[in-house]
Formats: sequence, structure tokens, C-alpha cells
Amino acid sequence: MTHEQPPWSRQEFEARLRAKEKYYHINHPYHVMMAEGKLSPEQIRGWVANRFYYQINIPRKDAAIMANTPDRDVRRKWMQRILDHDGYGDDAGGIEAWIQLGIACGLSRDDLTSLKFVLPGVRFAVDAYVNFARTATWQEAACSSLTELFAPTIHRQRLAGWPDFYPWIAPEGLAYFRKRVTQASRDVEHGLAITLDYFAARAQQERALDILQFKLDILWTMLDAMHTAYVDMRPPYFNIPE
Ligand code: AHQ
Repeated sequence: MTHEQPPWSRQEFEARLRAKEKYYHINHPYHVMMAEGKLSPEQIRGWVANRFYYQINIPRKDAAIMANTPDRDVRRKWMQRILDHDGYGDDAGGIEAWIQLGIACGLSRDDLTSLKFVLPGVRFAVDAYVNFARTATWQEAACSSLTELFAPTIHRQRLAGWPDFYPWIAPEGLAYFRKRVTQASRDVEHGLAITLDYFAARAQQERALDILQFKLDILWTMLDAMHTAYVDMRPPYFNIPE
């Protein structure tokens, strides 16, 4: 008879979720170089073009969660995430704002929407996230969005640093980061409440930490692929003669 450990208090559980911040991709060497102004225009453009694949898949991920959620009140709130990205009424939404970021960085709309620059490692990581949201319980998928506990800091860091470090980027391109500071904070309030309420037993709380680590791994792996391609200059098949 295994003696199950008692669950952590709500405060302890939240503290353990937040303690995973050290694994957030703000600490990835690619992002550290970005924050220190050390990325070249090509490395910035590579990041914007690859992250576009993540951005266009967020509403599909959230729609998968909606499809798995029987709770009307949860859906009424979760719906906002889809509208934030796809746009609503006069608001063109975050995906369009990301395209504007790309154009501000010297990419064309087609450079982004064609997905021609998306690296295999980025594609696999993003697809793993969407597939998780489709197959996991809606509560587990909601928990996986909690990397946004740490997102306001990363968006504020870009807003503070890019104008000085990357003056060649048209300032209007940063509008996406500005919107996410408040949208991420609002999203996280809802995602955290779902997580703290649902994952009640100790084993479930441990599972929640593993889910958050899985999503941190997704964000980290995306930057690993970009670092290999654009910093180490070893893109896929770089050593294979044409
Ligand atoms: O722009 C981002 C975004 O819209 C989302 C949605 C959320 C989710 O549902 O997983 N996560 C997320 C994130 C966005 N931007 C990332 C960045 O570094 O610009 C951070 C990322 C996240 O923290 O998960």
C-alpha cells in the first residue's frame, strides 16, 4: 500500500509552478543574445519568421481546448484567446500584428505566410504543442499555457531594449509585444485558476509541473533549432553538397 503524500497547499503549488521560471526561454542563449542586442538582422528575421508558425497555431491550439471543454463559462472566457490572435471586428488581431512585426524587420508578408523559413525543429515543437492540446484533457491543456506566467517580462524586455539595440526595426512593429503584456496577464489569471482548482491531489499537482515543463521544453527546443541554424550556421543539411 503506497502512502500517497498530502497535496501541497494552493500557495505552495503556485509557488512551485512559478519556480519553473528559470527554465523559461528568456534564459535561452538565443534570447539572451537578443536581449543584449547581439543578434544580427538575419538572426532577428529568422526568429520572427519561425515564431510566426507558433503564432498561427495558438488559435488552433485554443480551439482544440475549446472543443474538449464542456464548461460553457470556461469556453466564454477561453474564446477571447482566439479573438486576440485571429482578430475581431476592426481589430486585425495578433497574427496580423506579427506579420507587421515581420514587415518592420524587413521581411515580406509572403516570407511569413509561405512558412518557407520555418525550421523542422520549430515545426515539430509547435506541432507537439497543438497535438497535446487536441489529445490531453482540457484542464491539462489549460495548464500547458502557464508559461505565460513568465511572458509579460519577456515582452517588456523587448519593448525596452529593441528600440536602442535594433533601431533598424520600425517601431510600429513592436505593437504585438505591447498587446501581449496585458493579454498574457489576463490569460494567466484564468489558466492559473483552472490549474490550482483542478490539480488537487499530490500526484495531479506533480503532473501539472510535468506539463508545464513539457511546454517549457517546446519553447526551449524552438530556440535550439534557431540557434543551430542561425548562430552556429548549421541549418538542416548544411553539410550535404547540392
Ligand atoms: O505571443 C505569445 C502567445 O500568444 C502565447 C499564447 C500562450 C499559450 O497559449 O501557450 N503562450 C504564448 C506565448 C507568446 N509569446 C512567447 C514569446 O516569448 O514571445 C511566449 C509564449 C509563452 O510564454 O507561452
